[in-house]
Amino acid sequence: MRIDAIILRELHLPLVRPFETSFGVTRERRILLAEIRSEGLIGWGECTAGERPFFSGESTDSAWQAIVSELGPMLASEPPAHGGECPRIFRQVRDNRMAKATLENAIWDIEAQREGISLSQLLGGVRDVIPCGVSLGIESSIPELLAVIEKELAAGYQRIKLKCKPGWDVEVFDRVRNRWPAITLSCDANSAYKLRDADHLVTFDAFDLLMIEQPLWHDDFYYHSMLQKRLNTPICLDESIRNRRDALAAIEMESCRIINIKLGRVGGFSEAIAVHNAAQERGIPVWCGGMLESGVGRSHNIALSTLENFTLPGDVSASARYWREDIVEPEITVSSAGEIAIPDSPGRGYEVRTDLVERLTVRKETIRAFEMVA
Ligand code: OSB
Ligand code: MG
Repeated sequence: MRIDAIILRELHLPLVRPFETSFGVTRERRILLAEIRSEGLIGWGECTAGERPFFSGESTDSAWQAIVSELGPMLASEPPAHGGECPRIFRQVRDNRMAKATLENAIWDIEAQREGISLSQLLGGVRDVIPCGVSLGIESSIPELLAVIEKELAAGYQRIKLKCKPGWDVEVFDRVRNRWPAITLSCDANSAYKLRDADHLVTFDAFDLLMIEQPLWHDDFYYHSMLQKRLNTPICLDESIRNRRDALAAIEMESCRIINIKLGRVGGFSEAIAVHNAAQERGIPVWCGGMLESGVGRSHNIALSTLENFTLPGDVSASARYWREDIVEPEITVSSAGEIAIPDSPGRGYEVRTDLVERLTVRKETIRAFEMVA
């Protein structure tokens, strides 16, 4: 496909509610959007890097830099025929997976539109609805958290995930389980514990959690495998899984029994599909994680979640939980059964509200191909 323009924008979007994890509080997102124009079509990508390099080493600023100085010019200089060619085009740049995914996912969007099929169909999706869960941040008190859970259960969400850290764990689980003995409940530590906390982590087994997500170091497999031997509750890895090889290592070492797939964390659709397939072939279920995305990133997550092995409810939920006004039309909504219906129009299936995007933009740059040296 011919690349006519790559336009990178930074938008500021305040969250409806602050979101607190073991590594910090987010009140406003600084979101990077890539708009790629190709032969009359427009594809959109969203960078899932955080404002600060706390979830991974990438940040809004590092991704901006990588795209403007390296990845954007590479893509413009060597236009891909398919989204699946992006990893090869970007291969000389190490890491920077969230930056790479921003561009690769926009190319898949264009490819689906060119084929006249939905992004879900292009990826090989098999579902027309996906099951949804919510990820609930750390609150200032347990009663406040209970009120949030009550609201999300009433809205229909099928699984509640609680962010946890030392001091915000077993007492919280105990109060939640007492009130709702039968709901599907999980927790996510974002690497807040160490192996010396193993005796404490084993007490989580009492709360019938669906999984414990990333309890130990962000880059670890070995200590998670030692911990998993002591736990009845499945460990789910998020941060540790950067690609298919990581998934194979984690499965082989029994570091986890479930994998969270995030498009940005693994570098885009190609690698996300590879992780999905590797897990499926080995009987490991996956689900789609979230990174507080706007409607653009959310629409990519929705399409990915239609693949066959996404059997567990993901963290992909309604726009209104995050934004007063989302940048896509229609907004993403969740039914009272806790499901998102998959759009069947060509591409992502949610229009970008370009006027609103333009109004929210604080920085914009058009990227060109490398200058050809004669
Ligand atoms: O670990 O899943 C995570 C948000 C920011 C960084 C890391 C994580 C999260 C979430 C939020 O859990 C999921 C969402 O609702 O988008
Ligand atoms: Mg997580």
